[in-house]
Amino acid sequence: MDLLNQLAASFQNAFNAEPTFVCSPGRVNLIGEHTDYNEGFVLPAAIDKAVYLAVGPRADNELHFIAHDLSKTYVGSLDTIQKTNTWADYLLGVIAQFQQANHPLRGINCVFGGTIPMGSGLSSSAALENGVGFALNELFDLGLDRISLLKLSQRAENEFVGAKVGIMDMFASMMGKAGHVIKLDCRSLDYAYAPLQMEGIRIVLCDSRVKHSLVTSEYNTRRAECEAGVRLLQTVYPNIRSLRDVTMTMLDTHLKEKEPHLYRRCAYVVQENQRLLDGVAALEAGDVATFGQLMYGSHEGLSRWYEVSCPELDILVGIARQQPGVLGARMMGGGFGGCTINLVEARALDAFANRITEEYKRQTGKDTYLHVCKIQDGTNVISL
Ligand code: GAF
Repeated sequence: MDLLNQLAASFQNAFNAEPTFVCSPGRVNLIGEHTDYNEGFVLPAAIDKAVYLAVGPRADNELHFIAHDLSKTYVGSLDTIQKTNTWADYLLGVIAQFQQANHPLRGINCVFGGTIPMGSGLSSSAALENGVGFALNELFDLGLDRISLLKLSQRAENEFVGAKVGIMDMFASMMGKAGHVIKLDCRSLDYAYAPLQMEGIRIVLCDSRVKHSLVTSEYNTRRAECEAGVRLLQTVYPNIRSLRDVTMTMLDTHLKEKEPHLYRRCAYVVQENQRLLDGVAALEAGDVATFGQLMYGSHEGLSRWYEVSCPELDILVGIARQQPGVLGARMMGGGFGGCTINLVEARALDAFANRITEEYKRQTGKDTYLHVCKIQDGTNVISL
């Protein structure tokens, strides 16, 4: 039985009713990492790995959740929502945000499961949060638009879960469009869809199988370091608001000598924003080779200057870099584990898969897991 049928059966069994289904995808990001919370640019897309939710409204205020993949349940009430430090927080956090915004709710039943490996840097948490918000909006006819929904997801993650993430993951999962990447300005939330014109090239994810945790990792520290850099620069340039407004000359003049540690963090972000702009221009010109080189530059910066990589991710990128038919590779997402993203010529795909599987095992003792991505639409109601 496929996953949707299993969720339907579990829902029917637990709640004796027919559910509504929501599909909420994970995301990739081609380039522009750790730029979103610095009001910079990102280039993500929704993918064919998703969280699926079977949901239904209740007549009372109770909340009944079943995490299918974990075989775990949660039962609570709308009237006493409290942090649990478990998976349930991703649902509870969103519900709490709807309450704070005074959107009228009743209880819900929800069975969910999915195909996004947890902790793989493909945004399973943002997908789940978006899925819950989308479901509440549908079930209680709240009339919220997608942007409002994804902002509620981000607030849930920031305030309830406690990870000070930017807007990229929620945006990509909610706003994704099949066959397109999203060029998103994280300051204004202006965005444009660009068709992914990479004839004969595949987007391949290689999972390091190192589990990351944004909350316990140094993600929040990196964010604080960027903000500290901005505060120092503001004493000289009162008009800057974020690293988006900062140039390398400003950093070289005012931070390099005085705060070498903060300098490296901030310089990475300033350079990554520029790499994204150069990358978008390269893609528009059909120059995937240049785009690939920018990806390697992004990885170097993330690994050496921003220090959010890990030995396994560096090994995956190192192997990819030496393999014929690979145009670019880099770690993706928050870091400290998860996946690399690779642009691989279709005709070189099998050789790449064999080589990286073997060599990664040899160097780390671990198995990698490869996924060739399709770019899909964002969060939506689906039928069985
Ligand atoms: C994680 C966060 F959730 C995003 O907001 C983003 O900062 C990303 O790390 C790094 O680019 O996925």
